[in-house]
Amino acid sequence: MSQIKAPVEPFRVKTVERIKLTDRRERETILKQAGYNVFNLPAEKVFIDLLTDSGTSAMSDNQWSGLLVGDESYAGARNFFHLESAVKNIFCFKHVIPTHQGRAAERILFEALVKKGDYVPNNIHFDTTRANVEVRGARAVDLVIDEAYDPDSIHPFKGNMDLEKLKKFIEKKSARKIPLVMMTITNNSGGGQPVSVKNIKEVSQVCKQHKIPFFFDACRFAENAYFVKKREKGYEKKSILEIAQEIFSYGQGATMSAKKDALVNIGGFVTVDDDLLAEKLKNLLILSEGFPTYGGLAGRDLEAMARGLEEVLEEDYLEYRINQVAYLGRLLDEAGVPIFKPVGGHAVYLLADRFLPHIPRHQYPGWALTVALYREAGVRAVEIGGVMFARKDEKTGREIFPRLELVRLAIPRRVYTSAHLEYVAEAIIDLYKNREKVRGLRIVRESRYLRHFTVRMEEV
Ligand code: P71
Repeated sequence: MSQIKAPVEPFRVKTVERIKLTDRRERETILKQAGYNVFNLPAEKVFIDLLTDSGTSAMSDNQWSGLLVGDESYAGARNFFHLESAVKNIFCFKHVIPTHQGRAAERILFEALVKKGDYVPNNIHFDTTRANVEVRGARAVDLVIDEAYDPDSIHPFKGNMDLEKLKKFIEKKSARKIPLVMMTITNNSGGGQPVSVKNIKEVSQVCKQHKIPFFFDACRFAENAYFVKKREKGYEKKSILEIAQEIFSYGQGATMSAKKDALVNIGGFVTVDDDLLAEKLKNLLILSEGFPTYGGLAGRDLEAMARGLEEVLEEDYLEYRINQVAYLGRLLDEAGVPIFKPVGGHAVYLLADRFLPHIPRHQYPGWALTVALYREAGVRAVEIGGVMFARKDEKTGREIFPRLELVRLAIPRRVYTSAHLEYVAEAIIDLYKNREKVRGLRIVRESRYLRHFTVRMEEV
């Protein structure tokens, strides 16, 4: 269908998991039962699942074999020491504290550092990070560069923080009210866009001047480092490990959801330099997650994480990974399908308002596109738009919509082949040709918080 070349997978397949394409009539019934919400679909009824890249990776034979050498001792399991050295090798902070996933790392970090009335700047906070800041009575503030919100700007580092905005913000609120600055690499909520080392260094200098600790939300750090190697001057010849080490040398710690770039199905950690902070974090960890050498995980999970962190630094893997996502983006772009540019590290984002211009925002074009994509092709994507992020005007109850109306096609790591992605592209291109048939939706039932998970809809 296209002259564009697919990247060659640097692995071969040893175990397969069957997936099955249902017929359109069955999907129609399933959609009705699901209240036109793809979060309610049984996963076995999905053919290609692009809901998220989190916890959906395929582990390698090396990782699977690591499970068998899991040491299930309560304290001091050998796999903890392996994980500790794998994390220290990359992040170079003194303390490594495992958690069951990313948001648990965020919760203990913010519980230790953030209090009521504080502010936490970030390029763009991911939802769980924002929620864990705000539950402390503090404000999560997004200070990304303006280009981040322009789907047509091809800035190479659209995840960068705006230094002027940061300086002004610190001046206005005073450093005393800012217990830490965070940087999300890559910037998930802004389209999986990378941050340059230059920007990270400059942000760290501003933080240092004001004695504000600087932390990373590091779950896609290897993908970020690969973009740096390809796009930032002076990094062409550096290894991914060297680039990652330099990035983390500018901060005082990081939280990580290992469900992304550590290539595992569950896990996370927080890593910091400060002894006193580490002690606080460990005490908070013991309250709800577990003893500091396992943090709510089994010994075997720690081993899989350690091995995943070693594998993700391999450049042939990253080249394939980034190119696979770009490949899907190019197939769509060349067929004229409106997408967010440039393509990010872990996902392609469709511009739903341009895709379905006949559906007004209050009939949720992004959501309608996820419904249509499942109905026509058995593909599951996720809306990142009006249903997920609209705020209600307190007086009128009217919805205030976010700037972008997106549908994210997140690519699980090492799971789907290029043929799968070609199937997805073809389905979307077909849908685009018949876009006027797609109908908008109205909400039948919704909850007050995070309504996208449970909302029920009907077609108008
Ligand atoms: C993603 C997710 C997973 C997700 C989480 C909540 C709702 C829907 C989907 C998770 C992230 C992330 C960043 C930058 C922290 C977390 C939380 N992303 N930071 O994109 O992207 O990690 O899920 O392990 O708790 O689908 P956790």
